[in-house]
Amino acid sequence: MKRFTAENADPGIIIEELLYGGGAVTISGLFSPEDIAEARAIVMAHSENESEKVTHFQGAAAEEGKINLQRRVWNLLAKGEVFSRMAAHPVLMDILRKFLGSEFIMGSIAANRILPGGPGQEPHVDYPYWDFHKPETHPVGFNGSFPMNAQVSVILDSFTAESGATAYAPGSQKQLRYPTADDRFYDRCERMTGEPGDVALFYGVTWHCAMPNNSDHDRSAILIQYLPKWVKPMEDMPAALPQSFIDAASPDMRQLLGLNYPYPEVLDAARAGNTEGRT
Ligand SMILES: O=C(O)CCC(=O)C(=O)O
Ligand SMILES: [Fe+2]
Repeated sequence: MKRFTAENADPGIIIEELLYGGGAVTISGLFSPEDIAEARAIVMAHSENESEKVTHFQGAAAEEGKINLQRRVWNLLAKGEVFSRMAAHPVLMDILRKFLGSEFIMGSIAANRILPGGPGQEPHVDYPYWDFHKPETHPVGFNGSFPMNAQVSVILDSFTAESGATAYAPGSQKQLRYPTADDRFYDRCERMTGEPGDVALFYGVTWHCAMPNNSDHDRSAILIQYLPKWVKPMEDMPAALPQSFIDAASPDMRQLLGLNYPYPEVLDAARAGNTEGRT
């Protein structure tokens, strides 16, 4: 996996790698140890007990009775200001504007914590491709030649092969497909290893999954989903946030929340006049 720093994270080179190379890169040096410690403390506090939250790609863990060893924390924007700074980091915004279009949005920001002994996921692709195991529910000819997703994982604990660093199949993003057992994912996968504060950035068409945590420490990351402005986001973030958050949101945060793109709208009730077109 190609590794970049805050100083040399060239958007053109990274986008080339996401679309036509391995499909994933890391960027280090975007966040201070204090920010990471704060984010981690909030995630741990909100996932202390086992109260179950919705999760994805964990069918096997549910069957094995291990689902309580992986925990999600949703609606992070409401749980700490540090998460707004993560989501709208200028280095990420710059790359993502060029990758997903300048008016791109955020579809989800959540933590994935896997406790020691906790389970991995099934190899998959991410939203909005995530149910591509039913390809007939998507348009004919649908493919991954242009991106409708970018994923950021902000690593909060050491991500090693032992602790369950995200596995991915380099190059698998070149053809949009949901992996099957015949693809021998576990034989060909590499791992998104990193230290706390590192960011893994990948194109969600790349086959990937969280892996079992065989270490003696927790393994948490902040998972952020970014989408072009016209893709229906996975989380209804404005509905989950207090009005005071929306009122105080920066221009970048308003964009990420989808507030700059008004559709669907009741056009019968909209202000009269021409609103679209070159002139
Ligand atoms: O936590 C991870 O390593 C990856 C999680 C993931 O891919 C997902 O939940 O879609
Ligand atoms: Fe995923």
